[in-house]
Amino acid sequence: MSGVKEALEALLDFKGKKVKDFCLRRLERGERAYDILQELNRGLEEIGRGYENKEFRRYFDSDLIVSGANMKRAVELLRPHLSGGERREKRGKILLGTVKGDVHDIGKTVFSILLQSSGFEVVDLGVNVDKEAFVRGVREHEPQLVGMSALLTSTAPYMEEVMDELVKEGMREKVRVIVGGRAVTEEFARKIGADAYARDAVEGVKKCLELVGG
Ligand code: B12
Repeated sequence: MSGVKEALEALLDFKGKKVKDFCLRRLERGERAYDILQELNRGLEEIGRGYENKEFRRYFDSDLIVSGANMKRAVELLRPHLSGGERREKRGKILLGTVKGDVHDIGKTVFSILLQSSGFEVVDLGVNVDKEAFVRGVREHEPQLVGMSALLTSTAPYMEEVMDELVKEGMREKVRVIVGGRAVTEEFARKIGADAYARDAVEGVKKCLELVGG
């Protein structure tokens, strides 16, 4: 069975057993946890495309829900293999959140795990985070970095409102901002005045290290 086909079968199994087997089999073969997630991610891409296709709709809301839940199971199962142990050397603190109107959190969770394994302290505000909560978070936790995630084209523009709020509250100079998630592009990040953009979690960690001078 081809990789994507197998990933699709695992993601669409509503009992969640196949996704567990999918991960364990690959771990036993010595595959890296992040590569396993990337393989499942290609399955999610396929489901997303089939969901979007208006002429021949192959996947529906229920498929998004089941595949999302299974991807979360995979992230949890692979978490110990992603983290690579605690580092003593602290790199800095980052405040993370998925912006208002958006409840997608799987990618943000993967990013958060990789950040922690690279020595960052992560304060995760969760999903559907409004600008006031981002500002409160900066005031309370005094992070060096703020990370925003958006998967919907309708919610990405809210990132600009958060940027404006940070300026309004006199906090923009205190933090560096990184944005990501499928609805965000490099060009968009530049337009809203973010300090960095990353396409995926691995690149995101690299950019965060650069931003804190590591
Ligand atoms: C699973 C899923 C859901 C689940 C989410 C479960 C959860 N807890 O997250 C549920 C069922 C809830 C859902 C709901 C909806 N969804 Co949805 N969903 C998906 C799906 C299939 C996968 C997303 C995912 O988790 N990918 C896996 C992770 C690992 O990838 P990722 O998020 O891209 O993250 C990576 C990078 O982007 C990056 N990253 C992410 N965040 C950040 C942040 C920073 C700072 C950095 C540096 C990097 C970074 O790192 C990650 C790892 O490398 C996508 C299709 C797709 N292929 O993306 C649609 C998709 C995002 N959903 C879509 C839609 C339309 C919806 C709904 C509106 C559907 C509906 N009719 O209700 C609702 C919206 C709900 C809301 N208000 O948010 C559309 C969006 C289209 C658009 N143009 O806006 C997509 C693209 C599907 C499609 N092709 O049509 N969805």
